[in-house]
Amino acid sequence: KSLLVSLPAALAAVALACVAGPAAAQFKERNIRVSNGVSKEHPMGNGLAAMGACTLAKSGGKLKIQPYWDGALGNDLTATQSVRTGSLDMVLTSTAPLTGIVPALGVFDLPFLFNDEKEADQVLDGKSGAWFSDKLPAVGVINLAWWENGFRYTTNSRRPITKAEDFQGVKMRVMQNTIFIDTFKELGSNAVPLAFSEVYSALETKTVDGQENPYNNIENMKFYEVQKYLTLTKHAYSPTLVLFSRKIWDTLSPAEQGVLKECAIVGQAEQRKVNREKSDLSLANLKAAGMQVNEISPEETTRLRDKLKVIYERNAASIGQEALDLVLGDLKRIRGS
Ligand code: TK8
Repeated sequence: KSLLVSLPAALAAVALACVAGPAAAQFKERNIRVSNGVSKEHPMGNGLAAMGACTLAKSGGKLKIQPYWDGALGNDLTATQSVRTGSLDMVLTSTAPLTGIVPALGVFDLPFLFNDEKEADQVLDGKSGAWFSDKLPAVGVINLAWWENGFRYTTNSRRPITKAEDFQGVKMRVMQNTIFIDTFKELGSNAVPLAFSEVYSALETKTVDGQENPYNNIENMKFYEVQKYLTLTKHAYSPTLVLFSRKIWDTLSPAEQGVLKECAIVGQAEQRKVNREKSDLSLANLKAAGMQVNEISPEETTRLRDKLKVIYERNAASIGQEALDLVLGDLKRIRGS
């Protein structure tokens, strides 16, 4: 009888010892290198600082986040390739340059998809966002969270853009993405795909006349030095993926994986908050830096939206019906329409 009583207790004690184990056994000294295309003053820096403080606190100081800036470790696409091979731990990248690897991500490049950040958060943090994240381990990356690049606005050095026709003949740098190329060609501009790190010099040498990005990026990259006109088109919303190398992920302990996931969400809250707070400040700074800023009238925005509806039809096949139905279905539900 006594043996019967003591056996389970003994097993429990052994099990507990295995699970609890000294914290050190669950965490190794690690320096997680993270590639960014923007510079450290960008709100991505706030997100990574919050994430890093969290990983240090939860790993007994062993799990460090080490950001690299200004595309030092490659642009969105090449840094993501390094992450896929396991030669780089992590990258913060827009979804757009990755549609050659995961075509379904192209849904986020459709013009005027989201109306505001609230819609974007509900879609990305809900089952749709999970559906996209679940597709990524198959291509060698783990998406730890959805952070925010943001709504995109148009700058150029030639003329104020006040209506669709004003895009005619303007050489516009776009991200390396077929849907952005299609969108700006449809508007009559000459769409030139370039990596983010090449944009400033392309604008400065007039290789291209214009580009489009969130205010934070326009300020962070000092595009205002080589762009006179800013038009508040708000024509697309870019999510940011927080991609971790699956090859490296698979070598981590469950505790390390858990802390990285938990702290990426801590970073998400901070990064989205600062990104949105700084967005209005960036617009004010762009005006103060001398950019000539103009709105697009609601009527003209409606004309733009109608003109660009064809982009949805023309790119449905490459995106895939399931991705389209998921996101558009979410938006219908959110809008109650
Ligand atoms: C930064 C890029 C940038 C994007 C672009 O790595 O390329 O214009 O908006 O934010 O992802």
